[in-house]
This record gives sequence, structure tokens and C-alpha cells, in this order.
Amino acid sequence: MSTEAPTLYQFPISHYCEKARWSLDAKGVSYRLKNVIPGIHILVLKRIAGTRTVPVLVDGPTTITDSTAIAVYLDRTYPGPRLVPEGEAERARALELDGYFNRMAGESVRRWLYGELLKEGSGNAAAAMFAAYPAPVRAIGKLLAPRIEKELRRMYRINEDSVDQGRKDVLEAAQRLEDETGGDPARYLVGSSMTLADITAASTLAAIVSPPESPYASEPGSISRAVAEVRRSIRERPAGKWVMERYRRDRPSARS
Ligand SMILES: N[C@@H](CCC(=O)N[C@@H](CS)C(=O)NCC(=O)O)C(=O)O
Repeated sequence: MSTEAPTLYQFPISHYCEKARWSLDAKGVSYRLKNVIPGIHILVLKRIAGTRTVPVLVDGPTTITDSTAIAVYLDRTYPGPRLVPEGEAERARALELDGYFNRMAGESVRRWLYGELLKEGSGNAAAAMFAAYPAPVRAIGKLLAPRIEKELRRMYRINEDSVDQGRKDVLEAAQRLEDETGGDPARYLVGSSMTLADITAASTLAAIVSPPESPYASEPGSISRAVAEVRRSIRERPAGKWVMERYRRDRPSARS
């Protein structure tokens, strides 16, 4: 543990960064946020962490480069409620669910949301990525939009089939959430209190459900019509109610 507050390098829109912010908040750790600029982020992150993805947590001499690793590090280093339970079986279950929602909801939500925005016209996906930055940075985003959107398609393997599969996978993740919680919005995924599994499921699905306490409430940029339709139906389902409830009850101090 360093005497200076740790710094979280992030994209405000990224759900993996929301997961890291939530983990820090749940542990009661104060931290500074540094927004890196999409496109230019690769240079910055390579230098400080040897990676190209956010979130990155820098805590004194320690640099951690993955949202799950950040949660594990916080448990090891800071007091406060455990994010990953200590008991063997519960720990294994929390990490399995974290991995599942990271992949099945995290990657699919991203592919589907960006894919639908790209379908609706050029510039929309880049505008969503830059929506939370100050005006001069948004102007850079507008200039870089064609290159950024080309890179988005390449990086997240966005094409017609994968976007459609993304939507199906999001719905499958919503179904698993309902199966695991018995459709009860009050129930946690592991044991009787919040763990990393809940943080991961709620933060990766938040961009679809758009809880008022989440960074996705004010809809950075815009969402596509196709996603807006699913948002309406998922909010009526236990999975949507569960995500809303996690934010309402367990995410009082959200920053973005
Ligand atoms: N497994 C990583 C995934 C992080 C990730 O994919 N971050 C994306 C933003 S959502 C990113 O930084 N993309 C930029 C790039 O790959 O250049 C984690 O959980 O932290």
C-alpha cells in the first residue's frame, strides 16, 4: 500500500473500468482517475504498464492491468469487505462467474453496442466513446473517428454475424443471471453479500439496462434503435431488475 492515492487509468465508457471503479469504491479506497484518450491510449499505456487496455491501476510501485486482477490486488492490499470470498468453494464460484460475465456479457455487450452504432452510420460509435471527455478532446475524437471506428471493427471482431451473436450472448448472460439468482433481484450471486461476481455481472450489463445510478444513465453519445428495444424488454425481466437493484442498493457513490 502506498501513501499516495492509487490512480486508475481508464476510458469513462468502458464497463471493465466501471467494474474497477466499483471494486475500489466497495473497498472504500480513495483513488484518482486519469482518462486516457482512445487512439492515443496505446502510447500512454505501453509506457506505464506494457499493455494497451484499460483499466490499469497504479498504486505506488505496483501496476495492475486487468479488472479481475485489480479486485484480487485490492483484497490482498486493503482492508474492507472482501470482493473475492476466502473460502475455497465460494472463491472458485465467484471467479468462475466473474470470468463468465466478463466474457459473455462484457465482450458481447461491447461488440453488440458498437456494432449497432456502426451500422447506423459513421461517427456514432466514436462519439459514444468520446462523450464523457471535454469539448476539445471530443473534437479530436471527431477528427479521428474514421480511424478509430476501423480499429474498433478490427479489435473487437465486429461484423454482421458477430454483432448478431453478441445480442444472443447478452440475452444468454441475462438468462444465466436469472438462473443463478432464481430470478430474485434481492439475491447475490455468491453467499449473502456482494462479491466481485455481482460487480462484474452488474457493470457489464449496465450499458444495456442503464440504471439511473450508473454511468450509462445519461447515455454517453447515443444508443441504437435496436439496443433501445432490447433495453425496454430486459428492464422488465428479472435480470434487468437485478441490475437496477444492484446499482440502487450497492453502488451509492458511482463516479465515471
Ligand atoms: N480483460 C480486460 C479487458 C480490458 C479491455 O478489453 N479494455 C478495453 C476497453 S473496454 C480497451 O482498453 N480497449 C482498447 C484496446 O484494446 O486498445 C479487463 O478485464 O480489464
